[in-house]
Amino acid sequence: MPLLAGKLGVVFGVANKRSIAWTIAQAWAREGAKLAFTYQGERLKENVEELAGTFGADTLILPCDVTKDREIAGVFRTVSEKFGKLHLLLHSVAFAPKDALEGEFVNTSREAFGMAHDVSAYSLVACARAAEPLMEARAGGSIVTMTYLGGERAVPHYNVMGVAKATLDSSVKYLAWDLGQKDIRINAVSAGPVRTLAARSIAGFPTMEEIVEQRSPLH
Ligand code: NAD
Ligand code: 0WE
Repeated sequence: MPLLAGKLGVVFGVANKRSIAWTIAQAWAREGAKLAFTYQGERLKENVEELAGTFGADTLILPCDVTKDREIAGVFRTVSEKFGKLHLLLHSVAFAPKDALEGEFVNTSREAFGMAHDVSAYSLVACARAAEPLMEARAGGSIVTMTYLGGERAVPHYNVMGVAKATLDSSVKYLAWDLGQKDIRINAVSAGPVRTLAARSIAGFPTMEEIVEQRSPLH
């Protein structure tokens, strides 16, 4: 029996085939889950349609810029209409303005600080709140987000994204306290460096990959 037979899920954060969200979605689908997908904007619509379409022409694919309350509400309204309930939510979304990941953290602007936290941390709270009524008591639910070591320790150049990940990590703990009584689990997975769209443009990324390959237990 596949692990997720009969489970219904929604996936935030697919941009292309290299996205961590896409790898996780494929694993969830392989285990029998039926998934809906969101995409950030028109620019990514075709990509996501092409990838998610491999799960069937009737796959639910919806626009969602997570900084827009109305778009988040729209996603969960449609998921409610089409699925009626929800068991799984993947939040694999982060953004900070590029210049904030290049210079010194001390120079982070108010705008960049706000943007990084809005997209990368608050959006989890907003999604969890919208998902909660669809995740039925006893049936239970599971919410997964993606974090990084840079939220716990100062990693060169990760800068304001590290501070946003610390906020995300803490939000997971407070959300777990609220949602636990409704049989909803929430966890953050801390990935090592993965060469995705969000990582490709980072200076020094190949060096980081090399070091992690040498030092991590599974190389
Ligand atoms: P990615 O670029 O494939 O995914 C990032 C996603 O965030 C994209 O799909 C993008 O559309 C989405 N996004 C950005 N702003 C958004 C907005 N306003 N509204 C909706 N969506 C928005 O890169 P990835 O590496 O797969 O990143 C996914 C998650 O994994 C992020 O939270 C990232 O911090 C985390 N992570 C990545 C690595 C790594 O090395 N790549 C390591 C640890 C954690
Ligand atoms: O969370 C991330 C990347 C997040 C990210 C990446 C970008 C690049 C393009 C957020 N916003 C943007 N904005 C852009 O304009 N990772 C964990 C991958 C990553 O990013 C780093 C890393 C690692 C690892 C940045 C500096 C140092 C290490």
